[in-house]
Amino acid sequence: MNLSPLQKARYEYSPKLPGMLRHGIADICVKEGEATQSVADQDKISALFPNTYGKKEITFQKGQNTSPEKKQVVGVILSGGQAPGGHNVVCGLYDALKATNKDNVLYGFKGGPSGLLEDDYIILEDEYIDQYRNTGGFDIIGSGRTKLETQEQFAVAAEVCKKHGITAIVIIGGDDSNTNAAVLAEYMAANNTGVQVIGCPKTIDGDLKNEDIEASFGFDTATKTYSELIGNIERDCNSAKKYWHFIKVMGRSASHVALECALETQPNICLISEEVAEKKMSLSQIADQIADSVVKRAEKGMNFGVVIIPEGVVEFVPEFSKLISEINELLAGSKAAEFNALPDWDAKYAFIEKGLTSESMEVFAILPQSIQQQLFLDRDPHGNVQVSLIESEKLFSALVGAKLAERKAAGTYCGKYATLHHFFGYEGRCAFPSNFDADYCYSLGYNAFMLIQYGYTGYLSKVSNLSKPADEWVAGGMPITKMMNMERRHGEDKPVIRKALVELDGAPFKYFEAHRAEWAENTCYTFPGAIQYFGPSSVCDITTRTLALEKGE
Ligand code: FBP
Repeated sequence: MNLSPLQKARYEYSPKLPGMLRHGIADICVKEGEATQSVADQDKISALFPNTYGKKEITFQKGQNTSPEKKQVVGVILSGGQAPGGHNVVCGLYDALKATNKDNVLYGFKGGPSGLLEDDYIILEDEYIDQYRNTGGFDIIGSGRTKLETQEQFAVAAEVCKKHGITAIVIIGGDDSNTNAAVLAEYMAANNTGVQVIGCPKTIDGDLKNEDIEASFGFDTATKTYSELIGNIERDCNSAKKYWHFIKVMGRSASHVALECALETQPNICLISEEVAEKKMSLSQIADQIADSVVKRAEKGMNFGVVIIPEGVVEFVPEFSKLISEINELLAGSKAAEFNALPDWDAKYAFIEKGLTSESMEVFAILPQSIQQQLFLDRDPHGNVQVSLIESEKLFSALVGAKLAERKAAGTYCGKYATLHHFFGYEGRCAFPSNFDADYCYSLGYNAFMLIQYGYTGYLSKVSNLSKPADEWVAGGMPITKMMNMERRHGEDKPVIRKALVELDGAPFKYFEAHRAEWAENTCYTFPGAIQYFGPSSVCDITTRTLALEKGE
């Protein structure tokens, strides 16, 4: 295999464990805390999880290991979108498993949860594992988006586990995958299969966090990667002084990624979807807000700037979601074929005009034609508009252009307005994990095995106190049911882990809010540069601004 120098160097990196896990397996004992309750809907959740509800929070500490001696055969699954550090979760799990008993076995189910259902696996061993230490990506076993959620699937999973003598499954995934891990744990317990299920919190989106889970892994590296790129663009923009850059960043519905990048780079504008929803902002109001910055900067001779746009923002604009649901309705059933048979865009436009309410038509009419057409082209298998595919960076730059044209016509000086567009998402999902993610992920995996060895099921591997140096991190586990509440999903009430959106009264947003007026008008860019893997800890081991602000630092 051809290796880059960094790859070789990263193989040698020893991830840092929390101090309490550094004593060696024989000296790790459990301290049980209080029994837990779900964050809401306790009666319903406890009724749905009779075998796994109400268990105690646990932490590990130094002391005689009292776990039963038992050969463990563990299966691991990577679920959903890639996030830097996934390989280290598998490596940490493997190392703890082998350090406990060299006869223990780790199965890696391939291609995500479907690997378990299809009994498609690889047995992980030293030589193979060593090629993936401290590297980005999920290619060690692959990932997938099959959901493990039906009783039939659980029965198949139980059969596969029985066939291989599997004693525990570790699911590395986001809020949905960990919700499903809790349901699977309950199924395995209710059916006396003897299979434990442990989850690990993954997602670059940063939306799997709560009072117990301080951060999902991958968020640190992905946001550092995007922030490096945004900082570079800011510097280019401040050098050439001729473009407004509109940059969309991944993150699904939540704006944690956009907000963290803004805190790292101090762009002129960053939209926050949760604020757009709270203030019920219209497209026009958002465009005006950006246009105000363009005009103010133009007055100072600065015809350039940077705007960060969270991936999900259009879904949060009330008039836009109304438009989307009307379009979905307009093309439901056989009407899609009727629409597609129309000869040209003019005929299609007339069809649309006839089918939409006047309010939605007003919104539709102000969209650039490319976006209008996109709304009718990119549809999911159910025929619905795929909101995440909408090029919102182009949408907002065009809407701002229209606003500036109006203002110019009314006599306002608007300077020059030339735009460029970017979308940063996949660039950050498989980066070499930062030291933080390498350490955090290895610890999550190592810790997951300790939970298995001590017989816990339905728990999320929990490592906390993350804004401090790794030796002060606290390792333990939290029953997943503690993080659950009932929500309406696809027309049914379901027990789910609550998705964390940006809190408008939280410290990260408050900091941004206090500074954004200055950033909008002046050039306050900061340049985070590339992730540093070697060098002083003050440069290499720092985590996100979001975490630091949340911790009051
Ligand atoms: P997860 O929620 O599975 O962690 O994935 C996150 C994410 O990267 C989102 O930010 C993005 O919207 C989505 O995955 C893209 O999905 P895909 O990889 O299927 O294109």
